[in-house]
Amino acid sequence: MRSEEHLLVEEQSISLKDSETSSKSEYIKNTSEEIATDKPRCLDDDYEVVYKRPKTLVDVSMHYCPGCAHSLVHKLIMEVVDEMGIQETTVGVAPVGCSVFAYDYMNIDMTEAAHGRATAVATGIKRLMPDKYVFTYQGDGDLAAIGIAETIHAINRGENFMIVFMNNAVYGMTSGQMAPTTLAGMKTTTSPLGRDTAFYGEPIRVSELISHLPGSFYVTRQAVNSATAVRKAKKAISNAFKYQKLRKGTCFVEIIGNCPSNWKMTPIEAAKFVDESMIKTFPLGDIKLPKGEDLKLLQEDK
Ligand SMILES: Cc1ncc(C[n+]2csc(CCOP(=O)(O)OP(=O)(O)O)c2C)c(N)n1
Ligand code: SF4
Ligand SMILES: [Mg+2]
Repeated sequence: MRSEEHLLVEEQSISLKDSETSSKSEYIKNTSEEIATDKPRCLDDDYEVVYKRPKTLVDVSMHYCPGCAHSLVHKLIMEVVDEMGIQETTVGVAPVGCSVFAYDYMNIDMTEAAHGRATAVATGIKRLMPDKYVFTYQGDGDLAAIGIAETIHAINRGENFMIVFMNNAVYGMTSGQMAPTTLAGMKTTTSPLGRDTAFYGEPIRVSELISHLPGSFYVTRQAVNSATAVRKAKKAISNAFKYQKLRKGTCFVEIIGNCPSNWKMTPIEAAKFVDESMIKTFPLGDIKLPKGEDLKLLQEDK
């Protein structure tokens, strides 16, 4: 049912059409009658539903800033869980960081880990329940700073779970301090003159680093700053879930996450910043792909 506002718009637009319509009042009367009997167009059988909220994504307002990547990536993970029908068999591990309350939004079994320790917690879960789909969801401060040791050792052991690594180049939750992934020259609250690489070192490319570990099975870097990027990121998450069935090692999905608040940008500027700056240091694409014979096993398993 269209609202009164719509009627007002109709009313305004009719003044432009006076010459075509017999009388303004007659037009409004006819339009109102039509509206009164009309069912919403979206319920019309002729319309195909092309988008709806995944049922495993809890229907609440999220605490994230406008334009933040976390909410979008939560949705992508839940879409894959819905599509694969694995709500009952998926276990997630939430980090410390802006996404600390991820368990409030994903309607699956989830637990919280101490800062940086998500991969250690996930190791325990997956080893006790090898048939579950297990994943960690971690920021760059969590995974690449305080948790870098757990990350490298878990992947080196080839732990059979997915890591979703949200790289927004800062410690978002604690007001934007420099992270191991902060770009060269990038200003943060602890590098107000810009990251000086001679002093702080180069940003760590975690995906490239861990791709050299024999335990990593699938390593990819994606973004969510455009519709195309979002589709590719979802595909990567979907692949990583499916590859768990093969029990061949750790699947690592890095996602360049927009953090408009700490980048001091509007959401649109932040989306552009990903293309113009972030991906120069963190190029997008697959970094390590499973071998053909492994993928064949997956197809046979279907
Ligand atoms: C043991 C410990 N050290 C430090 C902190 C403070 N702290 C909370 S979140 C955070 C950084 C989070 O950054 P990141 O993982 O990149 O997540 P983001 O907020 O950017 O998504 C830090 C240092 C803490 N909570 N616990
Ligand atoms: S501070 Fe950044 S990472 Fe945290 S919720 Fe806001 S936009 Fe997202
Ligand atoms: Mg971060």
